[in-house]
Amino acid sequence: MKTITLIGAPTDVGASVKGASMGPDALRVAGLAEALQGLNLQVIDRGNLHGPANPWQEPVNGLRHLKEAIDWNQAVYDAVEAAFNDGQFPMMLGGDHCLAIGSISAVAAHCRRQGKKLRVLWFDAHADSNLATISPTGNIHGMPVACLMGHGPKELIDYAGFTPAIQPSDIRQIGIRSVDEGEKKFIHELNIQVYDMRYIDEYGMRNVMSSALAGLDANTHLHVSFDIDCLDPSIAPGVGTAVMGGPTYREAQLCMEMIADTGLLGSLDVVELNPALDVRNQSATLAVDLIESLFGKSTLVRN
Ligand code: 6HN
Ligand code: MN
Ligand code: MN
Ligand code: MN
Repeated sequence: MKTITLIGAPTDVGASVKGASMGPDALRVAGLAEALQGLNLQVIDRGNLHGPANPWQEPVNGLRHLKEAIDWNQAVYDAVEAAFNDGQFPMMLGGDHCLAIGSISAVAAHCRRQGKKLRVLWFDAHADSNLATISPTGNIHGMPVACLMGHGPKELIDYAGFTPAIQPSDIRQIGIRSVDEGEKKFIHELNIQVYDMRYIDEYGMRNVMSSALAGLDANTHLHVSFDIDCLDPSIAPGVGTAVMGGPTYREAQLCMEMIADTGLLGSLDVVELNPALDVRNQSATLAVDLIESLFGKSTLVRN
């Protein structure tokens, strides 16, 4: 197994409330590195990246903190790319979800260099497919999917040197239950595959994950972008934009276990953890528990 590089990106410039900047350290306190080492994985913690402070300003032309978001994503892009160049597995610890722009742009560039197919699994309560023109808030953590598909300010969409960084057919969204009016149209027009909560209720998580993982082969790089607010807030209260009615603990475990079974996971974002809103670090502890499953921890020896 590869060495896992932990890349802390302590910022909340893209979020609607402050506090996600403390996410990386909360995951460390919850024992992330030790948990991975317990699975016989090598871990290098590169510490936290540096970037601009959160100026806490109003949106300008529909975008809040654009300059700061550009700088943070450049730092993330460079760090994720460096990890790939060293042959390591990058695990980006957010930070708010705007950071997935830099992270997944670097993943897309890596796939292009390696001639690999890309599949992104986007676990989230939200669609994160807003544009400056349709966003009700201007918060850039609500826009990374659109940016990755080439819809956004030039400097936020072109880290990899090609746009769009990914195609709509590369991504599967899971757990979605809060979609803004403009986003509905965008998702429909781009034909993005969304397994919303109603779909999960009707078909069950096993079928959802089988479908989301369909078509992978040995030449596929699997990236998971894990927004902690995907989980039901009763088990993960430490998030800035909680929406009731998310996956249960068991459903989340099954997702992680089915991904682990593919053996194709190549990179991971863990984002939107907000320790200021958490209860005794329980959401961070839960995240670490789920990440263990994602890296193959299972109750019994299977297959
Ligand atoms: N997240 N759709 C809302 C907005 O402001 O655009 C919420 C976005 C939340 C983003 O949780 O990563
Ligand atoms: Mn998100
Ligand atoms: Mn979200
Ligand atoms: Mn790879």
